[in-house]
Amino acid sequence: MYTKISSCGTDGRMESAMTHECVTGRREFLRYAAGSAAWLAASGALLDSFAGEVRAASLKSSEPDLILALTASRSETQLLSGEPTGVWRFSARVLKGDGASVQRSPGGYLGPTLRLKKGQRVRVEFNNQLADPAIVHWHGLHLPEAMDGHPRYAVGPGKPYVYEFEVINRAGSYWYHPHTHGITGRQIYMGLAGMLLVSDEEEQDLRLPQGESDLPIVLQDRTFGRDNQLAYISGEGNVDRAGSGMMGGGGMMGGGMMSGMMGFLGDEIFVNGRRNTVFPVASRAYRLRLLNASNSRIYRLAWGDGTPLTIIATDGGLLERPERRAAVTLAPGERIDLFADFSNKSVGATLAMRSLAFENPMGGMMGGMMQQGKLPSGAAFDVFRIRVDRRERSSTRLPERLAAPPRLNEEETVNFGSPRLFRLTMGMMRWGINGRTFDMDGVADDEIVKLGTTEVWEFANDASAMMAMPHSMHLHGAQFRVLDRTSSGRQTGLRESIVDAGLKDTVLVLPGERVKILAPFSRYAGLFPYHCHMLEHGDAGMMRNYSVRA
Ligand SMILES: [Cu+2]
Repeated sequence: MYTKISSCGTDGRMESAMTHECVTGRREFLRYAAGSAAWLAASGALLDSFAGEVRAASLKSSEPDLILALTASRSETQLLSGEPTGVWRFSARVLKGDGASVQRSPGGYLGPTLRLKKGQRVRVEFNNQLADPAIVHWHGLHLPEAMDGHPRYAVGPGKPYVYEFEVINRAGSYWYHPHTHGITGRQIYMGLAGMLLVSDEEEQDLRLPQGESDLPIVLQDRTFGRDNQLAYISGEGNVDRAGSGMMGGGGMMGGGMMSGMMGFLGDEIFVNGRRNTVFPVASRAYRLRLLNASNSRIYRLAWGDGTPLTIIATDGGLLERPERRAAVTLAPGERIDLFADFSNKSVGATLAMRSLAFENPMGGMMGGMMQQGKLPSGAAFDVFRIRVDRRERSSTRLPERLAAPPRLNEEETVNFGSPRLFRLTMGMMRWGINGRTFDMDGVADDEIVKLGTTEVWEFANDASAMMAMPHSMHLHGAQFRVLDRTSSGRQTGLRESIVDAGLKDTVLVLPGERVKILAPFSRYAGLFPYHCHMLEHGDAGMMRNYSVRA
């Protein structure tokens, strides 16, 4: 699993259960540091992993405000009628601090929603009770490398990993999921995901809907095989129906191989880990926090009655002002918060959230293949329903001005005229970035950025007609702004619904598009992944490291 094992000491260093070889001194030190209340994040410690050093600027040794125990384990749950379904799921418990920090997700298979506060010092004692290695990534949070869930920190079955960090992000809808090398897609698919909501004072002052009227809504698609068991792309564990999502088990190549290359699409939609999800609501205003935690499916969301969507936040938190759109494209990994006012609806009224039809953005052979399966890419379907089941008087109003996201100015970039170019590539039937695939500890010369600078990056999806696919590009370690989106490709319906506003950590790049982002690399040096969040693409190699160096 680990690509580089070095410096095996004779001083009783721990052995990795996976490799039965010594782990590096660096990794061991980081684990030790993590477990010893060394406040790497709080103190602004600089982790320069490339040099194999840890420089802790000023370690603050104080107790965390919140201590959580988080476990990933195999479980069973009743998803369909008949046989229960084997799933892998997160469970969490508060060991110290606010008991409301962990909110169970009723029914389904998802992990609990974690509610954190900006400025909070958090310790998470992760315990891997799976049969595979695992590590948890806090998607969207800005953290030191050792706390971010890079795949090289994966721990074997039965092993712990202790995270300690300060929440420095703005209020927003983030999430957590495994980031294990090569098997992230399978681990998330089997149920390992949950939302992570951060609040702050700026948000509190707005008096947005809270408590029961603040709803996490996690969108996924799933396929079931024999005995109600989840089916993924190749046989292992509960996975028993190869390639069903894409090829119906037939076709010119093995279904598993095709799904692995194209991205897995499930036969039916699961919301918050449940099928045919209906949210009972009161006749008042709600905040709906939508997360696309699907492996590879893109949604084009719209209210079934044609009411425009009112968008109040994207990946990195609240927008300056609400935006109204007829439809919103949501790619894997992305989040969008909606303000939805049901106060003029009568008890008994229902409203569907739809995914509208879109022209498949892939042309040629690939486009044809994506049209297969029970719920092909671009099909129209209901995602979930709202049902008003009680009257409630409430005076919640949507402010016209929401928040002040940090300004990311073009003048502050170090390379405005010559963006750092990342071509999204396919070679030897493998996805890559600039023709390279993932290398666990490796970083190329053109993937090194300077700590404290802001750069323009350009993702170029200049795919040939045959291999044109959308990609959902995610950066660890930075919240960026989308500067520019140019297209030489076809208009697909998806493009018009893309919302690039606000701070982002994940951005959809359609075939034929070039997307420029402006990304600040602040606070933490270290090695961070950037990759496609269409999980089969990422697992197949469409992931690289970039190194932030002091
Ligand atoms: Cu991709």
